[in-house]
Amino acid sequence: MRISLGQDPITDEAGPMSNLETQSIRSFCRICTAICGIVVDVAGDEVVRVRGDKDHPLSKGYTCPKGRALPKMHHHPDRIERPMMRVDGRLQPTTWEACLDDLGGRLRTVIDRHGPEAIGVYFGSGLGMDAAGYKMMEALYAAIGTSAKFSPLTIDGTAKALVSHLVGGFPGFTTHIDYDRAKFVMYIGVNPVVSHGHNIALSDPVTFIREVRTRAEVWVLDPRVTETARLATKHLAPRPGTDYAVLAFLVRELLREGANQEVLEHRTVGRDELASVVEPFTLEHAAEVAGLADEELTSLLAAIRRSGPVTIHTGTGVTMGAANGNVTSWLVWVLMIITGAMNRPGGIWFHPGFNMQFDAFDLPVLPEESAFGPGPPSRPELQSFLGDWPCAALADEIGAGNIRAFLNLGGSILTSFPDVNVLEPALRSLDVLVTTEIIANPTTDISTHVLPTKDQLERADVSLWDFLMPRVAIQHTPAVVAPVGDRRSAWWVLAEIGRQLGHDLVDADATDQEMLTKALASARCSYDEAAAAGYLEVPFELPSPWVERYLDQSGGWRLAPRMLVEQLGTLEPPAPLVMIPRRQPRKLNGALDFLGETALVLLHPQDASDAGVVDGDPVVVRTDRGQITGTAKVDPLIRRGVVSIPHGHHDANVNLLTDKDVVDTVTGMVRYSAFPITVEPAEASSS
Ligand SMILES: Nc1nc2c(c(=O)[nH]1)N[C@H]1C(S)=C(S)[C@@H](COP(=O)(O)OP(=O)(O)OC[C@H]3O[C@@H](n4cnc5c(=O)[nH]c(N)nc54)[C@H](O)[C@@H]3O)O[C@H]1N2
Ligand SMILES: Nc1nc2c(c(=O)[nH]1)N[C@H]1C(S)=C(S)[C@@H](COP(=O)(O)OP(=O)(O)OC[C@H]3O[C@@H](n4cnc5c(=O)[nH]c(N)nc54)[C@H](O)[C@@H]3O)O[C@H]1N2
Ligand code: SF4
Ligand SMILES: [Mo]
Repeated sequence: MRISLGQDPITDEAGPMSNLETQSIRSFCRICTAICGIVVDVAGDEVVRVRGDKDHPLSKGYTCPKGRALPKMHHHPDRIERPMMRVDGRLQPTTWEACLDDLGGRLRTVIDRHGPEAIGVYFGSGLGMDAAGYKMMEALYAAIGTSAKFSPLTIDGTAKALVSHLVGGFPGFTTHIDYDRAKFVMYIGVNPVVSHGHNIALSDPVTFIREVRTRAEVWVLDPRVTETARLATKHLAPRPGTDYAVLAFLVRELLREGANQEVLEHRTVGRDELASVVEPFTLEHAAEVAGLADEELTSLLAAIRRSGPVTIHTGTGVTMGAANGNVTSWLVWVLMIITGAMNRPGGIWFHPGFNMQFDAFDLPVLPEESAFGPGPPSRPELQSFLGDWPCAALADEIGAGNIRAFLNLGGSILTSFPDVNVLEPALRSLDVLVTTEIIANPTTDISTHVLPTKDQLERADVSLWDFLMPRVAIQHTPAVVAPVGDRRSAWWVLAEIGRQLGHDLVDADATDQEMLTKALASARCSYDEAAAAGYLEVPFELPSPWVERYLDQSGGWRLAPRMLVEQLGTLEPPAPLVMIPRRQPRKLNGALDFLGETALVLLHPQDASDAGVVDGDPVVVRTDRGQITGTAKVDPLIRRGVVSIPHGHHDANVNLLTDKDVVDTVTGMVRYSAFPITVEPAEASSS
């Protein structure tokens, strides 16, 4: 069975904007991974309006303020329309030919003098949703032959892939909740009402969670009473970075009573070791570590014992906790495994992929060490994880003279990478800093070459991150408007860089459609089928035979991986006052800063009064690394000792507070959550 949504012309009313010249084109939003179906009203070159596509099977007409801001993004006054290069210290518009020739010459010089290893590449989020661009980025990186690859993996969350690898034997398992049948759902360190989920994307989260609540208990663990927590059955506010203690307590008690014995015996290894590792996490100990009341933990345990399989979705509140995040993510899997949730109705399903088909072959069971390799030479304590070098190492690699040219392909790296105090001067010292972008920002300002690529409304596209979709499906969109100025397809730009370096990555006369056809070479449908359908879905079964086949081969889930057991022994309690991250509804990481979100620093009334901070006043937040000034919002809904600050603001950049040296040495993930800070009123710090 296939469900599809044709891309016929749309005949419904375009609303008040409608006039004879307005065309309505069905597309999908690629601002975030929820990829909602949208209808874009276009009048000539003008993008008039974006609204939800009511016929879309997943998003059913829903859009958020970010998606509806696509016209503003497209018409932004600072949009980049021409290639630019630095001449006499100033960025100046130029032609593609001159820009690529100059860039090619400089990159060849770097390679001739220092070898291909002197080129670093960042696989930025801005090209992550450009399917053909992303594929060409992979091809260019491989052709250059450098090991210096960076991606959002090590600034977003390595914990999920690590645990999939160590517990599952393969890093690519993506867990999804069987929401239609689940009876117990837990959100830990994730705020889907604002973020639409971490990795896994939910459209229309408020309606969705309300519906789930009619069938299931929904528990939220978050130091703040979040927008999601307000919809939950129950909310617990552990101290940041201590979720592992709550989970270890639950595992300890369920192993005594309530675990699924059938699964434990036939589908797991390491039961005894797990039991001994969680043994210290008695009610008293766990409550003390997490700073929760005994009754909160016992009522959670009782609710789980009533419900059976536990399904859990975690987010950056967990994964940004470095080693704590690894241990928490491990125990999350363990809890789901021992309650019999894995690959069972009402539990967790594993995405088989649409573009890559995990069910079509036998997945390899990988040895632990296969995920790791040599890391950046300037940071001997770090290794590579799944082929990535830690973003935290970039400044040192540049400082050591190892990286001399950096290809920033779709990143707002001055807001997303840690420790901008040292990163910015390092980036400025590079021979070459290339950025592909659509709107000027501080990162483009310091680049030597700025390459404008088509924005999402200007390109045909397919959904590439199929594993993150709540269905086994694909989406397609045609281009909605013609590219402005000299903007070119990202794949073309990257192929031209390759050509400058002597690599023939694509035919000279290739088209966007041909590139997308190639991108779907091993997918469940052809590009033409995807284009004709717009949205195309295939059913999946629970239990999925391919997962059971895999478990037969692997011997079962590994409940107590050595690396994680070791890390559990190293965890320390959080400092008295720590900072945690938070996403904002009208912003996406470093982008969409023109929608008016400001860096509101949320802090508990008691912490505010201890520090002499007043609601609405400027507040200085400080760490050993640096300081920022935001606006205080005194908020009783946040736990005492915790300060929530959003990232991605150029004027109050939390990455002036983060530390390139505070890194999980197993995966290279930098600590972005639960690190110590101080706060004080701005006038106190200036006097
Ligand atoms: N301290 C701290 N740091 C963080 C985080 C945090 O919570 N705290 N969050 C982290 C997370 S989860 C992530 S994923 C990373 C993300 O970090 P990055 O990968 O740097 O992503 P963004 O900040 O989203 O920047 C994407 C850029 O791409 C541009 N762009 C948008 N569309 C297009 C397009 O079609 N083509 C091109 N060429 N460019 C486009 C945008 O204008 C924007 O400047 O940041 C991380 N950094
Ligand atoms: N509107 C919007 N949507 C986005 C983004 C955006 O910038 N804006 N970014 C996108 C990206 S790149 C990503 S990765 C996802 C991230 O999506 P999420 O992971 O949902 O990110 P947040 O909304 O910041 O939610 C993290 C939550 O973790 C909590 N938290 C912090 N520390 C801890 C802890 O130690 N324990 C527990 N239990 N909770 C903790 C915080 O209070 C916060 O509520 O969002 C995506 N969607
Ligand atoms: S949730 Fe918002 S930003 Fe994300 S895809 Fe949907 S409309 Fe776009
Ligand atoms: Mo992210």
